[in-house]
Amino acid sequence: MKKALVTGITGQDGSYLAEFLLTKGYEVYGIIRRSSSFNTGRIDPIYEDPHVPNPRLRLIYGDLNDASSLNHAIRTIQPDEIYNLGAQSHVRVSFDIPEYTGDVTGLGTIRLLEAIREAGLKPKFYQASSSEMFGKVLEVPQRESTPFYPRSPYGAAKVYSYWITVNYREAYNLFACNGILFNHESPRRGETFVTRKITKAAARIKLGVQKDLYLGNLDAKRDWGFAGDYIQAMWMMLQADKPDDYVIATGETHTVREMLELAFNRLQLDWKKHVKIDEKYYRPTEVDLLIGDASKAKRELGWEPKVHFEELITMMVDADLAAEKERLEGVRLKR
Ligand code: NAP
Ligand code: G4F
Repeated sequence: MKKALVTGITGQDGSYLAEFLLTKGYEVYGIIRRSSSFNTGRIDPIYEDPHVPNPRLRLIYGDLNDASSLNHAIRTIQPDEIYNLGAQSHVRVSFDIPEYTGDVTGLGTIRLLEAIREAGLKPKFYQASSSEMFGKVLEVPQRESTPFYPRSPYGAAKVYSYWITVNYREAYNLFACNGILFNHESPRRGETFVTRKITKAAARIKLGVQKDLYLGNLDAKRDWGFAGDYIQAMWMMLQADKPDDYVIATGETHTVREMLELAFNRLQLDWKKHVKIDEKYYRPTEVDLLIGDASKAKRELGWEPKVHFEELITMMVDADLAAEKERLEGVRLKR
């Protein structure tokens, strides 16, 4: 049975990837952080079924800023594949905690790569690289050969991780790949990223428990896809004949305003009556336009996105409406 080690397993992508790898017959090991409140909500449904721990999913404590925990995990598990999805992944927050972001999102990758090298192992390695590396874009659409121009501490940390992954591939003949993923969303998206912030607010406004929604730049354009499609590309990269770097995107771009309109329209709401602009959500430097060209992934891996933008936003609004109704019902029953 193949063994996969996933950092960031409690996040959006980690939870979809863990589910996917389990269906492929893998034994999945996930690194989780000690937290004062539960942080395993996204993977609870696959961890215990119900009250019987899944024997093929094991969680171990560790941290990307703690090399000894990574060394220990790699030496004891001896994984066949490693997916490095762990990161301080919020771009706006990276301006507030730039050093921490560099430590986890940048140096965390070299800690993992060094742990592999020192253990004398040759697992396949996936690095969660990002379209944020293109930043102030030098080409439209962005492809694998487009030069990087990061616009945030997060983007700069991801550029470091990208190049150190390429370096370990070339220096130590490691099967290491960068997936340069454009924005991807789902009902499991963190609630402070713009899509989920909007779909959750729309649901709450519809149900009368929220009145206004405060946002920043509505003109930014993003290439938004579905996380469930994108995690499959990660796996496909590690099954290819040779290691390489791939852009994963839909090839379509939309403004935040378009996304907002679609989400509110789904619930017959007029967003203009509820949305207010708050300067605090603006970034010191913005990424104005992202649109990716994933033709290399299509040609070489056979990967294509399946869920279209409108379908994605509908899925997220409907999931948030159902969750909010359930929450309100729980509150009513408790009274
Ligand atoms: P996410 O939901 O924010 O998940 C981040 C994961 O990293 C969580 O499991 C988090 O653990 C973990 N983490 C944070 N700090 C850590 C640390 N110090 N040590 C170990 N783990 C740590 O992110 P995502 O959307 O799933 O994205 C997955 C990866 O892809 C990230 O590296 C992100 O930067 C990258 N990426 C994402 C997108 C996108 O659009 N989603 C696009 C391109 C690249 P807790 O649950 O304990 O916080
Ligand atoms: O949803 P966002 O925070 O995502 P962003 O900055 O594009 O980063 C995400 O995608 C990257 C891939 O390109 C990942 F690497 C990264 O880890 C993360 O998953 O913001 C999207 C856009 C930005 O232009 C932002 O300025 O929405 C704009 N925006 C407007 N109002 C807002 C808000 N973003 C957030 N988070 N909150 C707002 O109120």
